[in-house]
Amino acid sequence: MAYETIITEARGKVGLITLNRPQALNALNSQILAELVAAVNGFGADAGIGAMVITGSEKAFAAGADIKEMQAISYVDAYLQDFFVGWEEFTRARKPIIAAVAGYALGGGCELAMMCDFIIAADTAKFGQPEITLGVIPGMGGSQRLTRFVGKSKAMDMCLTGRMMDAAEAERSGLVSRVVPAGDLVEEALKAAARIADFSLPSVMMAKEAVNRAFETTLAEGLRFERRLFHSLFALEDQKEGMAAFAEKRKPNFNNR
Ligand code: CO8
Repeated sequence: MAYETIITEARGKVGLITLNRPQALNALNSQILAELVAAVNGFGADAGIGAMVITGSEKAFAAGADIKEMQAISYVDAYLQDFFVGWEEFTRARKPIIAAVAGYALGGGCELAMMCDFIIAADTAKFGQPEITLGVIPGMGGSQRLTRFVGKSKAMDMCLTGRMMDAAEAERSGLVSRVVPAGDLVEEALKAAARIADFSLPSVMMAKEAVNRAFETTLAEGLRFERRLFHSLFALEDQKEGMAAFAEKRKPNFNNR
């Protein structure tokens, strides 16, 4: 499929998706949403791909949902179309997705980064939920996911004042997993994704499922879920291979079975 607002490429076992609407600082409109979902589904269905990286430009990961597209929308149209419900499909991706964020990740941009499995930030990254300055509130999960990442006090601060958080504060608060120099961002994210893609895909996918379950259930249910998944992994050839390789002091050769 030919895309107009994103660039996709396979780098070994990693699917790299670059948001590419530079004239609008990668603002997220309906087209970029449709293309991003198609690309993620495409890499999801590609047996040669084990993980994905989503990145933007040096200046902006994404400066939010496209304000100019949203500006004139009426309540009834937003409701009838279930405006932006497509992002739910994005979050159903089963392979890991790393957000590699440089520059602005604002509003929907911050929310997209949080929909990924973890965020690696350049030292230039700036995160924010400035919707309040536009007379609205976050609408792609910001009030819920940001609160789970950074806690109530900081999430309230961000959503009520609309201020931005720099990369150091984002790392300190648990929003991002690591901060790297801007020039190394994409390579570092690709390296992390390649490491993941070299592991056994079923165990990687189950690890993702297990961690995500922590956001949706009680500790007791989550622990039961984890144990069931853990038990099931003993049905894999890759479990036998991984543990044999450890005992034989060699590198494992996983075949995703
Ligand atoms: N939407 C549309 N266009 C944008 C956006 C955006 N979010 N952000 C930037 N642009 C455009 C600008 O309009 C400008 O275009 P033009 O050259 O045609 O005027 C171009 O990108 C460059 O932007 P600036 O000239 O403003 O660049 P600066 O370097 O001066 O400023 C900023 C950069 C600070 C990032 C500034 O562009 C800005 O404040 N952008 C808006 C940030 C914002 O408010 N984001 C939140 C949007 S609302 C949202 O995300 C809600 C999500 C939930 C939707 C859920 C629906 C169910």
